[in-house]
Amino acid sequence: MTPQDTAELVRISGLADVSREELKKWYGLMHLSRVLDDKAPNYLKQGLGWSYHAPCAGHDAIQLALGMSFRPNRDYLFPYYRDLATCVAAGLTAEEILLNGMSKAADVASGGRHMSNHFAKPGIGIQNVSSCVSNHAQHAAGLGRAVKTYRKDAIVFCSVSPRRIRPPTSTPATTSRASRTSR
Ligand SMILES: Cc1ncc(C[n+]2csc(CCOP(=O)(O)OP(=O)(O)O)c2C)c(N)n1
Repeated sequence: MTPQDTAELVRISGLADVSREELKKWYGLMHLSRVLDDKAPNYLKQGLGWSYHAPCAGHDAIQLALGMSFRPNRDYLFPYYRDLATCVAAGLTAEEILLNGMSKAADVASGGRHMSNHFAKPGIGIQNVSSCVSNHAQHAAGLGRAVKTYRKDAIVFCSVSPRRIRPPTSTPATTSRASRTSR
């Protein structure tokens, strides 16, 4: 990539309008998240923590954007187990991530009782979710509806694997028996 290409990329992305301090902050958050993500398997191999580890590597930039959009004590965030960088950007400290990974009593997510990589900080609005994949989408949708009904200034974020989001389909193979008979 030539310097001209880089300049063009910066222009298109709008990053030229972002201050140097802000960029450094974003980079720092992504770097911190990646360092924690890389360290986690070492704790696991040594039997010190992380009953299991699902990396966030590769999701860094999108997770940063999600976490930075979250307004602590106002919005609600329902992360999933790969959302380490999201949660670091949203307000979890490195120490809190480690306490969660090592199931310590001081863990803000669950006092060390939930599985590792279940990031939460209910005190600022990062919800503690179930281990059943995508189950929290229902809770988030319900809360989103309540926010709308009561006209609150809050955003409900819900993060699930992209593979869980499938377009609706109406092919015969997936049409339910009930809808077939009602036609
Ligand atoms: C209801 C339920 N079934 C099975 C599991 C075991 N399980 C944990 S992670 C996972 C894979 C989830 O894949 P995906 O949602 O695509 O997320 P990815 O890890 O690929 O980001 C499964 C099957 C579970 N947690 N909950």
